[in-house]
Amino acid sequence: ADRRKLAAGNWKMNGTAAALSEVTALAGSQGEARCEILLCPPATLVERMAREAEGTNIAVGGQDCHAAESGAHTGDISARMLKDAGATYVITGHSERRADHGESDEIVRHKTEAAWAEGLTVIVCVGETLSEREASNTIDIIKGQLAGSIPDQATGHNLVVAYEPVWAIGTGKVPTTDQIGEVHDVIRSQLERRFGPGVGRSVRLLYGGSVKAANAAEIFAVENVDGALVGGASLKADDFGGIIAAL
Ligand code: G2H
Repeated sequence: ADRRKLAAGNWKMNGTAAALSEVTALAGSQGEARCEILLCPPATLVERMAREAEGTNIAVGGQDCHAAESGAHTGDISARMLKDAGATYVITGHSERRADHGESDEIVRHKTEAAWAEGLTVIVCVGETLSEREASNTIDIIKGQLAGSIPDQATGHNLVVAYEPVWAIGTGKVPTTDQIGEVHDVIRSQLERRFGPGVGRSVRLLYGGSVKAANAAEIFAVENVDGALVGGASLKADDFGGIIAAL
């Protein structure tokens, strides 16, 4: 399948208005990028970043959304609000949400459904912890998360899956290319089995966890890796630009 590569930046809880200059710088340097570029800033910056990115090849996304459209959920934001602010993507099920906010596969699935109802493309994150890997449970954990977190209505357009081994996030520890390839192959075959070969082959699979310019090329060369979900190294236009250049 001809899958368009995606370089996605997840700013996590980083960035105030001053950081918008990085968007300007990135847009200036990446006008010719062949891949799709996405930045997911904190919710407070989504609208301003979307305005900053207008007319460029940079898309803007949220880092999470609530499963409900509106209501009494203090501090939460809905998919409709993200869309209203200019987002076209949202991340669901990031391990930091699963760990810090107790999000189960079922919650992630409901959030993903809510985002689809608004027409957002969803990056659903899966990944094993170190103890799960050491107990040789990685593949079972990934299969379970995929089955539980992804709703039935997946298409090659509305879904992106990110594999983020929890032990590689922000730690500087990166799996071997064989370890990445093994999990990405499993994700691909699970998607093909559940949604059929057409949809299964068109969903983009991102690797996430300590991706930087220096290791991006070898990760992107792995079969079934269609891009990256980048945290720390997406905060600066120069660093992120180096990763985009490797795609
Ligand atoms: C993994 C990744 C981005 P980092 O969470 O989602 O973060 O690149 O900082 O490890």
